[in-house]
Order: sequence, then C-alpha cells, then structure tokens
Amino acid sequence: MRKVEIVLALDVLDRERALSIAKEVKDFISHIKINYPIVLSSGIDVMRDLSKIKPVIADFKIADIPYVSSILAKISFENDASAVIVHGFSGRETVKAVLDVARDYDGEVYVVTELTSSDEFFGEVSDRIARMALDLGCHGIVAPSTRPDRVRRLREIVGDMKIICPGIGVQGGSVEVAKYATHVVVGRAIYESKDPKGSAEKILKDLHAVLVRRV
Ligand code: 3DU
Repeated sequence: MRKVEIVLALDVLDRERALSIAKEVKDFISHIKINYPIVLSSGIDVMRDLSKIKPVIADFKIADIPYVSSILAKISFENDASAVIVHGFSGRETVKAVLDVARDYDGEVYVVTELTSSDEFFGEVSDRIARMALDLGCHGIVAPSTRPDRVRRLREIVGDMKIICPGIGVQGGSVEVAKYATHVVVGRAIYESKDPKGSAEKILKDLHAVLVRRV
C-alpha cells in the first residue's frame, strides 16, 4: 500500500531541544525540516547534527535572483541538507539555478506552489508553478493541507511527483490530503505536545487510516 510519511518541522530555537525531539520521534518521521528559526538562533551546524538522525530538508523558502538563490542552495547542501525548498513565484530561472546546484550534491528541490496561510495571490498561479516544477524536473512541490481540493488539483498536474503538505495540526490542515500527498509536514502538534512521540504516532495512524479507507 502507498505510504504517507511525516516531515517533522523543527521550528524550535534551542539546539539541544531540537536534537532531543528529533531523537524521540525518529521512528515515526521520514525527514526533519529546518527553517530560519533554528538556524538563526543556534547556528547552521545544527543541520549537520540533525542530518545524522534523519535527512534534513532546508526550508529557507529560497526566493531571490538566480545567483543568490544558488548560493543559498549550495550552503544548504554543504551543510548536509538532502533537499531545499524554493518559492515557485521566484520564476523559472531561479528554480533552474537551484536545481543545477542540487544536481552536484545529488540533492532534491521542492517548489512551493501556494501557502497554507493565504491564497490571496495564488490559485491559477500555483497551477502554473506546479507545471513549471514538473517541466524542470524538480523532485516535489509543497502544497497546503488547509485546502485539500487544491492539493487534489495539483496532484492531477504533477503526476507522480512528491507532494509535501504542511499545515497538519495547529494550522488545522486536513489529514484527508493523505489521498494526494507523499509527505505531510507537522511541527507544533509534535514538538509542543506533552508527548511528542505519542503525537507523532497518532498522526501517522490517522494518515494511514485515510489511505486504508480509500482502498
Ligand atoms: O504549523 P506547524 O507548526 O506544523 O509548522 C509548519 C511548518 O511548515 C513551518 O515550518 C512552516 O514554515 C512550514 N510551511 C507552512 O506552514 C505552510 C506553507 O505553505 C509552507 C511551509
């Protein structure tokens, strides 16, 4: 049966706390996603340490000119990221530049289509971003679990590419996206829980229940 895996979003500020949560839940997650909060507060070395526990996705949501974007990607891969996230709205040249760097490291590139928190400027634009990601040979797209209908539509566009869906838990996203996603991103619902391991296990069960129901 198809699997849906959890990407742990570690937006905590303290290095030791990040490592301890990652170790506690490692059996229930496939990846760790880091973002600016942990790197700006505890230094980029934390990426290397976390990558010894699970592959790290560097979610710096790269959105700059191709030259600067390629530097950001290079720094991420040099610090043991297995994948980087780039904003699709930055355009084809930026995404291509990031992809070129990723190839040198055997790394992956995931492209943000639309955010969970707002669809003010998205819609048709995110369909076009998904098509671009597919055309360029990116490895995945990031799509909102808060709008499962959009994820279904984006799945039609990208075929069998990875779809990574943030927003499960505190943001109120729906586990129903398990029907279309390969990965869901969960942060606070795990790391702010009194029982991070139990919470991760429960979310994984809920996702699998959606898949079983479907068969
Ligand atoms: O809401 P949570 O605590 O589960 O964290 C969600 C993470 O996913 C966080 O790191 C954020 O930067 C990322 N993310 C979104 O929440 C929404 C998006 O559209 C894209 C990324």
